[in-house]
Amino acid sequence: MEKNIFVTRPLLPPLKEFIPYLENIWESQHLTNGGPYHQQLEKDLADYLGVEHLCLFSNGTLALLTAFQVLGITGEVITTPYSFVATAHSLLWNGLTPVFVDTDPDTFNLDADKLEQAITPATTAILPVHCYGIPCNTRKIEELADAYGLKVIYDAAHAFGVKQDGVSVLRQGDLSILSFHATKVFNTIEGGAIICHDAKMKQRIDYLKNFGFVNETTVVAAGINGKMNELQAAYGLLQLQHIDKALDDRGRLCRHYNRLLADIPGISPISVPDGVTWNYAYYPIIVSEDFALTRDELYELLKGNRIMARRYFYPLISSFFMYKFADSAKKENLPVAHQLADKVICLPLYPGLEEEVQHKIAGLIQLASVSPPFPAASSL
Ligand code: T4K
Repeated sequence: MEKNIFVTRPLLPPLKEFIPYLENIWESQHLTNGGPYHQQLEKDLADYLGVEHLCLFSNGTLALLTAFQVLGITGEVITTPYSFVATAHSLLWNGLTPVFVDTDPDTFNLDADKLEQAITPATTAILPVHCYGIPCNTRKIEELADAYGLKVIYDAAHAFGVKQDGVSVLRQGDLSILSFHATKVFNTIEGGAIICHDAKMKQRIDYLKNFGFVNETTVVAAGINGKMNELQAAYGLLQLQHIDKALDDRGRLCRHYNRLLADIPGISPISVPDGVTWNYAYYPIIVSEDFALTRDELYELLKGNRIMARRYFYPLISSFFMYKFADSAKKENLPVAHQLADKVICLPLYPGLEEEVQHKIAGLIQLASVSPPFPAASSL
């Protein structure tokens, strides 16, 4: 039976390579709470990513929640509607008010040129997302943040290993958060991290992710349980040994898609800005009016052929009921984000995806472009 082709598959190192880690964990009986693999992974990831300090978490959402806690953010936070819903949920969980700003049509990120008009006396921070791993306009965002005294927390869930002019994008802003969910470029099954720039901040984040404990008898804050366990950390250390090859594979597969889809009218891949070392986290394409099908028709066509492409990010966060009543969530305030949410589809991309499957996907898109499988309404 033909199998489904998913939008992503986890980077899974050979099982036999994981066994020695498990044996060590069983031997030590140290399962969680800052064990040796946890400490090693924090150090090795910081080195690999080229950042000063990294605090591991049990998932990216808890890392986001904690980032706002540690900075003591209050009031309004400016963010993007074009992201995974956890981005804005982290604000609501902290009692903060999300203010949505429209999307840049080229990078799919928060449009830095529309940022200033959203700043009010209640604004205290900006939460941009490096969507699909493509960096935001960090220069403009941080200039405005400096001018208005705002904190910047980057949701870098997709941006593992991404660089701008040779420097990690994670070095920008006050804090950045990563997700190591199974569907991500680098995964610890579930997992995440906060990147910060000084040891004192790391210490405070470490307290907060462990209930606020400083030692056996002292609690300095109403912390949470955000700790990564030893199995996840060991799995992360093993992943690190395979990550460079996985990134190479992703790059090769993206370039292959680019070639296969190059001449299809109305289909265009995302463009990577100059100076960016991308991590090929997703392969989004824009399905424009020049294509024979709508994005949703293409989604159904692929699904009917067991290609489980995904409409990341549709619906927009601002369309969900807990957000949609805000002024900034109104459709007329977010025209580009709405267009993208209606036109973008992410094609399958993961290490191990066979080129022959890419040919099948491109073949279906090509065929639809010349002889659409759906009759036009006027011919019915
Ligand atoms: N900020 C941003 C910008 C994010 O994108 C995310 C997460 C977060 C914050 C929060 O970080 P975490 O708390 O998650 O660490 C997935 C992921 O669950 C989510 O982590 C991710 N973003 C989001 C973009 O995608 P779904 O609902 O699309 O996942 P799901 O289960 O439908 O998986 C997609 C496909 O992947 C499946 O059809 C098959 C394949 N898959 C999935 C899993 C879980 C596998 O092959 N194996 C697996 O174990 O949300």
